[in-house]
Amino acid sequence: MKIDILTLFPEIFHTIFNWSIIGRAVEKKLVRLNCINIRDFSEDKHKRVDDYPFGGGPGMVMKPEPIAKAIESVKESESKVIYLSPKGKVYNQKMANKLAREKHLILLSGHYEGIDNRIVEHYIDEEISIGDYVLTGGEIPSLVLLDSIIRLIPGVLGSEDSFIEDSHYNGLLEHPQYTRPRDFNGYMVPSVLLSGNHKEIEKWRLYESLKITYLNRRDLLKKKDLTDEEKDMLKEIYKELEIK
Ligand code: 4HQ
Repeated sequence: MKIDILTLFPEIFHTIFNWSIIGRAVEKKLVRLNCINIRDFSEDKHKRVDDYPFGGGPGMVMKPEPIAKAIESVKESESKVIYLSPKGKVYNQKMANKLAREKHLILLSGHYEGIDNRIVEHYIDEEISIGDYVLTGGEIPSLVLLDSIIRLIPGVLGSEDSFIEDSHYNGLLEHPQYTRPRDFNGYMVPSVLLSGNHKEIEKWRLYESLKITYLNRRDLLKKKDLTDEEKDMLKEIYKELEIK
């Protein structure tokens, strides 16, 4: 997998490309990361990359020519070009899983009031938002995609199954985790986890997953096909929480 990031602020990315799990994935050649400075493609004598919006209004718009040239400088036949913007489809784990199978991603980080819409219409394959809030630029959204995709590449995470049990992998939020000490300032680790009874531990984990998903993300529960065991557990959870 290769990922190119097109941005006006390439400096931001260099530390992150060498950082922790991402850095190790690069060293192991599981992913190739590259940053392109859109300003390098400005043919303006002042290296301008933005201009006033046609029709008036506040702020500036990124000019189309430098972006088009930046895309063309890295685009290959199998590249997928993604523009990060609050107008895009809202990103989720399913989209991450799909993008992790691509050969080449080009992530375009915009600034100012956005980019000339002719780029969106003619150069972009997918417009993606990382959530319903407004940021100052598309750099952090690009990094959110990059991070969530790289960890899915086989060989990147230590044990192959460490993402299988993650929150969102099976449509439920993850059960709580505990480590030593058993007694932390009088707060105890749930005793079932110390019992050595693996069947009971699995049951407890599923119950806790269902409970936290019910409390924080009812939308996820509605989407999921529940097994009979899960439905029974949910009834217990309603009782525990005193909901009829
Ligand atoms: N921005 N998800 C405006 C975002 C954003 C988001 C990026 C701010 C693009 C022009 N991007 N620029 N939310 O708020 O992706």
